[in-house]
Amino acid sequence: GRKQSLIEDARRERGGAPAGSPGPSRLGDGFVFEEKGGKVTLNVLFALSSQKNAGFFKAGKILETFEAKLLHIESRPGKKLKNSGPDLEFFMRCEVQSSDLDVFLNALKRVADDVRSFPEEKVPWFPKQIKDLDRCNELITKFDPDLDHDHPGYNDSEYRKRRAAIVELAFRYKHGDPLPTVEYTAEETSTWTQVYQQLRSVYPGTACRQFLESLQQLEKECGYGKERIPQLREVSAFLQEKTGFQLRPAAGLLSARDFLASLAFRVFQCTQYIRHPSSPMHSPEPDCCHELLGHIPMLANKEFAQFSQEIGLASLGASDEDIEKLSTLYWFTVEFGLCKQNGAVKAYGAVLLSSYGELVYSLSNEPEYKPFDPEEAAVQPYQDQTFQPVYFVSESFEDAKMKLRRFSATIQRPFAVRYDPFTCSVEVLDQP
Ligand code: HBI
Ligand code: FE
Repeated sequence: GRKQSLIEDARRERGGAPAGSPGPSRLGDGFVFEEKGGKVTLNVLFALSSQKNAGFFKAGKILETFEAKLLHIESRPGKKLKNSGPDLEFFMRCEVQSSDLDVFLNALKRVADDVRSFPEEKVPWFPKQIKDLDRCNELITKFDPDLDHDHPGYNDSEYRKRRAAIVELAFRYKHGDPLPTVEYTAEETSTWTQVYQQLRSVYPGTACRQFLESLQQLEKECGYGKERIPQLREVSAFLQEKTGFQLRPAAGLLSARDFLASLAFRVFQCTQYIRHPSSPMHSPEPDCCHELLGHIPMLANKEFAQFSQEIGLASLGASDEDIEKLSTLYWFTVEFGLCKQNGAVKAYGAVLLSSYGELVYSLSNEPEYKPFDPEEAAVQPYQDQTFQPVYFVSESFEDAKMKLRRFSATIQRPFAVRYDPFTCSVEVLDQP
């Protein structure tokens, strides 16, 4: 009776998912527990207001309802709560049915404050379902024109206002919404035209074959050309047909953790504003030229899409140090990578393919070239203010892909993840 009604409540909160279903995907939800023979043993910390003693009895009632075995409990004075004086903090070790764990914790959360695992979960939160990407939008503002004095739009309040209006669309976006359309101004379109024309003319001699193939398809099937800036909606539909990748609007440069996590779901976070007209050949932050010209053609390639997702999956719940390595590796490949094709060196990195100056420079023999080795690239210091002093050249596109894969697989975590394309969610599996 009572347990059933708690289960019903939990089901409603979880939006229809069967409550209490034992699943492997609880790890990231923040609790450390030991599972054995259909039972879990866990350590819980929770706080109760000492003014209202009823809380303690309500918590006890929950233990009774779930027939939990209490293995240990102790209390200590907690912090002062607003308006209600000090509280009591409880440390409890108990055993419940595995299938009851979620509902049990939810019930406890209703009567107690601050219900936490002890020791605290070491695995950082990460998205489990595609709609969780609504929480993956942490911005890095160092290259944003409101703060970066070197941004070409820093002293142009009109430009900043316009950028802010476009960024607002990304802030408001939720998974499942139609992708927002931007009516670009004549000035914005003219910036695009200059970027497109200049880059397009050098692509045949500088871009890798996979990029050129996709770009031709985009020109034929998706309205790419110098006349207008393609809309995210049409580009996303095109990509979904080619590789299953889809776009979502991003408000600017995102943290590596959030940006990489979206790749695990074959989602690419895309800025929609365009660079300042005074500097069409370069932008300190990602803009739609960078995304649409640099990234999209590569994401329309099956193999590239596959290993982008693999980097994303490797990043889920990874330690800060591993995220740093993966993002540095991403930087020297996906953003700045070069590869050999038919004896010539070609670009496949998105920054190069969206910046005329750096594209030409990267192939000029002026910078230093190193053969691509993920171990080395993952710790190579990099330059985010000016051209790179070092580029990594892989023997072939396939070689880069294989080495990246092998490296991603070495990222150690106490669990494994598996992507389920039918539900667009990741399953978290305890490592045997
Ligand atoms: N954010 N919007 C956006 N676009 C990118 O291309 C991008 C990002 N954040 C991080 C990032 N790229 C990478 O260079 C790595 O740090 C993962
Ligand atoms: Fe990028």
